[in-house]
Amino acid sequence: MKQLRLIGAPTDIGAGRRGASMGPEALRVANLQQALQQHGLNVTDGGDLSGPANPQQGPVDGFRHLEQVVAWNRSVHEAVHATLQQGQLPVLLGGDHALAIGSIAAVAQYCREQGKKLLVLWLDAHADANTNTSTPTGNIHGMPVTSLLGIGPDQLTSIGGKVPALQPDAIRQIGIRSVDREEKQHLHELGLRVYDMRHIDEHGMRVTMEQALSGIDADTHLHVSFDIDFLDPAVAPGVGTAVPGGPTYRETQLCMEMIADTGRLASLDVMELNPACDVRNQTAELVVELVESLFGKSTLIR
Ligand code: 4U7
Ligand code: MN
Ligand code: MN
Ligand code: MN
Repeated sequence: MKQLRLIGAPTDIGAGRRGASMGPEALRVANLQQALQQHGLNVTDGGDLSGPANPQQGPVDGFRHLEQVVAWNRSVHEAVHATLQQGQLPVLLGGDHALAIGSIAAVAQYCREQGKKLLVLWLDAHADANTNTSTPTGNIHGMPVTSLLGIGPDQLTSIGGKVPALQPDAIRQIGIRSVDREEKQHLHELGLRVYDMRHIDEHGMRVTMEQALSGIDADTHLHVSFDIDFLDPAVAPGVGTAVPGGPTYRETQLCMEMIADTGRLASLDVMELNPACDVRNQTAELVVELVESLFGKSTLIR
């Protein structure tokens, strides 16, 4: 079995609300490492990365904290790439979702080096496909998908070397229910595969996941970028940008179990957990359970 490496990225530099910087510690308090080890996984905690503090400034040219977001992403990129090169499976503990730029750029670079196919599953209430002109907020955690697809300033798009890091057909979005007006146009122009909540309502999580996971083979590196606000806020209040109407506890368990069943999960981001919004760390505890399922814990009698 693969060795997992936890990489903490304690920052909220790309978010509008502060607090995601406490995410890695909340997951440790909820015993993430121990829970995974109980299933026989080999898990190292690599500790926290460091980077610039949050200056809490307003947007400049449509970006808040661009320079600091770039610095954090460089550090995430380096840590994730080194982890993959050492044959370990990186689990990035966010931190806000802007850090998926560095994480996925590193995974894409590694896949090019290894001649592997990459498939990214983007579990999120939001499409995260804004640019500095379409964003209503300037918050870069709403822009990682566009950045990875090569749209945006060089400092963000070229972190993994090649621009774009990803082709649109390498990413499938699930759980989406909040998209800004101009952002929607980007999704159509880019031809992104979006399994939004309407799709999950109509077809159910099982069929949705069968579709989202189709085409995976022995050569596929599967990356999951899990924004905790994917979940319905009734069960997961500990996020900064909650949107009602998300997948339930059971639907999310099924989603995780079906990903585990592919046997191809090779890197993971756990992003946007905000302990300042949580109730007695319940969201962190729920996330630990879901990550256990992602790595193959089954509660079924079979
Ligand atoms: B997250 C938003 F306007 N679209 O761009 C924006 F609604 O990483 C939210 O998915 C982005 O949590 C949410 O600021 C980013 C907003
Ligand atoms: Mn997100
Ligand atoms: Mn989100
Ligand atoms: Mn968020």
